[in-house]
Amino acid sequence: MRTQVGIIGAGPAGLLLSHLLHLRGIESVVLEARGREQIESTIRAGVLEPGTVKLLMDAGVGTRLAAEGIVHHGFELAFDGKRRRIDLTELVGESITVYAQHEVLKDLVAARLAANGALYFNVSATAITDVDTDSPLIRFTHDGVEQTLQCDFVIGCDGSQGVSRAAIPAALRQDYERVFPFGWFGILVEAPPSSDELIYARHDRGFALVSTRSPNVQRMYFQCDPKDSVDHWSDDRIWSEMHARVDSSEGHHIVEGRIFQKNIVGMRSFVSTKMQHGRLFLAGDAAHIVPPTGAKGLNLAASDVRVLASSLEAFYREGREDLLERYSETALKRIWRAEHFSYWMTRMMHRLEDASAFEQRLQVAELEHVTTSRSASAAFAENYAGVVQV
Ligand code: RFL
Ligand code: PHB
Repeated sequence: MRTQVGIIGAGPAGLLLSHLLHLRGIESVVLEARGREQIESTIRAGVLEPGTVKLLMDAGVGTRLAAEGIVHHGFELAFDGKRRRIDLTELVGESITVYAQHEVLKDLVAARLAANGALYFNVSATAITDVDTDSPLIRFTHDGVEQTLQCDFVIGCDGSQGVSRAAIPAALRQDYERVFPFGWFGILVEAPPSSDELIYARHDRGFALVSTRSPNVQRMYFQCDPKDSVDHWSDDRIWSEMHARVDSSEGHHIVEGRIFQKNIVGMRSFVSTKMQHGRLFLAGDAAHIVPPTGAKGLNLAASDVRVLASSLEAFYREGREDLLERYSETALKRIWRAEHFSYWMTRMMHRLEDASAFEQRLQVAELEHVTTSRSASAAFAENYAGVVQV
């Protein structure tokens, strides 16, 4: 098999890249290890920046997003028994849209299949070779049979556990990492929304987040030990923890409902540079991870592939290689901005492992500052909406 661009992974990065290339007349093949049903039902991210929404709309895959996405003009911060609002529209003229990642994936899979795009599920890439030639190869297995895909370029969109990153020699790579000693316990709840907007809560007992999925389904998280098990958490125990962390002394209460899914995720910050070697390029979680606090992961995957799509277009249309050569440098500016923001917000909102009473008061002092100083609120809003200049 041969194609122009071989893409490993049908997450947001791989599917969106394949679609953007199709719109530019560039052929691609997407190889995905998991099945279509699994991809379309895995619960992950929920918040889309305005730039991601525009990219999806402009690419013609935003019809359901426009109809079903919930636009939020701000979000709330709960701390010290009170609630304070960051007004994104008033501060930076922007809004975010709550629309689940698996819904974005359903829209992209439908668009690729409608265009007869080559998208193969249950196919695992096992190795990438010849990346320093003009004709790199992806080796993969399908139904136990080993096959190869020959390409002009290989794009590794295979997430944090994929094979692509390792195809860049360790001697040419620099990895930066911070693993957090806490995780998020996530629940899906059948209930009406507790609030019109997301609530990020800082409490001495730990962080909590109230998000939404639809008028009848809510998504909530609370900080936990990443090695804990969901079996240790009865519904009653979960609700008493959520109330303790989120309810305010000003009379706000979260609304309980039937919990129909529970999961625990670890948290880390990670960046691998360079994000390219020869004819191999990495995009999305394959190259960088952020803790979910700033809601940046999916948005970074989208911004990486936007850069890659226009760089590949310049190559095929005009024979230009300069944009591809600068891909890593261009993408990393935005990535490091988001890494810093996610890390900063995580450290301000979570119960830190070694936090003394003094440091806990500093977190509250910082929250007071970012919710009262207009310039500090605007900087927060700019970063959260992803419209900060880099
Ligand atoms: P993905 O989504 O992990 O997709 C990679 C795909 O590659 C496949 N794969 C392979 N295929 C073929 N051969 C191989 N050898 C392969 N190895 C792997 C995998 O099966 C998979 O389908 O990476 P991508 O495309 O880079 O997208 C990244 C995002 O998924 C991720 O950053 C976000 O989900 C992060 N995230 C959030 N991001 C946001 O922007 N806003 C949010 O609100 C937000 N909330 C979250 C999140 C992530 C979370 N978790 C689970 C860590 C909330 C949570 C709880
Ligand atoms: C979500 O709705 O899943 C969500 C929202 C905001 C975040 C992380 C996750 O920061």
